[in-house]
Amino acid sequence: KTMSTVIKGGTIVAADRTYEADILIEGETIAAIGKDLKGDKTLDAEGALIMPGGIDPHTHLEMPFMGTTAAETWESGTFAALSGGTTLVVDFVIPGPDGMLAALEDWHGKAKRQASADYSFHMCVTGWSKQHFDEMEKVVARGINTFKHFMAYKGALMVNDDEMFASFQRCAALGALPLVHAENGDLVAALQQKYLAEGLTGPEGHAYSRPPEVEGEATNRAIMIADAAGVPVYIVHTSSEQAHEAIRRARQKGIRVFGEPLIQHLTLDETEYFNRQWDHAAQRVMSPPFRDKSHQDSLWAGLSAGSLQVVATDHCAFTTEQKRVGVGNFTKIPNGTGGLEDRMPVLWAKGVETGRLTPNEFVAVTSTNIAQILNIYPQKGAILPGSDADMVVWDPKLSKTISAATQKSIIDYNVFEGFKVSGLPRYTLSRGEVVWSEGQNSQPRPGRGKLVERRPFPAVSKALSQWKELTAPRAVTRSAEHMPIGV
Ligand code: DUC
Ligand code: ZN
Ligand code: ZN
Ligand code: ZN
Repeated sequence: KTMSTVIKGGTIVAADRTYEADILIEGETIAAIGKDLKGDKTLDAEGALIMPGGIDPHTHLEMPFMGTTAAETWESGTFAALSGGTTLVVDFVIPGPDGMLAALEDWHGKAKRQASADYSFHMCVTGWSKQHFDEMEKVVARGINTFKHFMAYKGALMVNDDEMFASFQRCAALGALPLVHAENGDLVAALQQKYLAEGLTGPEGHAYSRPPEVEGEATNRAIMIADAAGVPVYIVHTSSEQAHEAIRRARQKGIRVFGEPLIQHLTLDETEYFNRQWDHAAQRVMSPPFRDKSHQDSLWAGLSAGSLQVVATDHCAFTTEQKRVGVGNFTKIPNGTGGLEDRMPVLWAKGVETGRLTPNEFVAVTSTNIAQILNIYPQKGAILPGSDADMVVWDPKLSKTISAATQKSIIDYNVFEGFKVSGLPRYTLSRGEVVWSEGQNSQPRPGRGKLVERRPFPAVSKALSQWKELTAPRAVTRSAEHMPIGV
């Protein structure tokens, strides 16, 4: 007989309702929800809220990027996630010269050995050829139903409009969802060169070279291209009113588009770059950059109004040492910040405790909505009989001050340093196992995490079920010497 556990005395907070009940877990899944349930073991949830485990759909653990590799490992990153209530991370696979499947094996190998939380993958499309076309189908067969496109990082990861349009049509034919990093890469490259030429070499140049217009234009373009391809689209790290406006407008017209603000953009602003120590500013260099307060208000409004659906982190964490490669040239500072363990506590403190979000909306934007968007609901993102027993027993009375000195992340700083949060996990459960327990601080077994496969949606069009060359040969060749940013 498998071990059973009852979570007793708590209030279940789901995206759609709040109610009091016990939860019976048998093995890895939820067996029953009701009154006076009995099991071999009991977990005390008195005074606590029980919510679906968080899903962070946007991480870059150990990602090779801009000449270095993100320092957060699968082991430290997934432990950090669990300690903050997140039980599933979805990480971006970037194909190298050997293509998508080889890269997927590489990512999967690292995750399999080290991850203590469950994980899943998005595949990046960084060019367009028959090989890309063919591999996409195999990637879908391996349980990946999302493909990410970079409109920025010119000369490196960036795809042009014709390539993106072809890939979007391929997604439509495969029942996959395209994701987009929406910044106009040509404008970013031009602005970077302009500011460097003017002698502006510090980290604030990063913010100046990626203004909100650059994001708004690309967001609108991505949405229109997706609409032309007849496929829904998901915009990652939506950081500005301009991008949010493009999403709102499209949704109002019935276009299926999703927007994902990051916890960093919701709570940190551009003053982090100005009149600061070089290290402080560089540690906060990520793309898109932090914005002014008016953009934050727009993102919060979008979450409560429903025009933005998901809060993620884009966790892509580099040490201060790694950031210093960009001393004297901001375009060389590796782009990325952390937030995996702080996303839920910071969103609770700055969102729920301020009255901007209800607890149910908190569950929707940290877990349930993205589970639906990724086609893994109700295995994940729900507290229902049959669902995986991924839950956080959330104690609104537990509090702490966020600090690099006490974090699980192995990075030497924390962009939320000094934030006071109340609302923290008393317990985190991953497939029925207590993997985090407040006060105990012990690390779950690396390698216990499992791959979550995601089935495709029904195809929305047959547009690109057969290979077709792009209409004209490429006008621009990508030569390494013109790369403003090297991968
Ligand atoms: N932005 C970052 O800051 N880091 C990783 C990739 C990205 O788009
Ligand atoms: Zn594998
Ligand atoms: Zn991005
Ligand atoms: Zn990212």
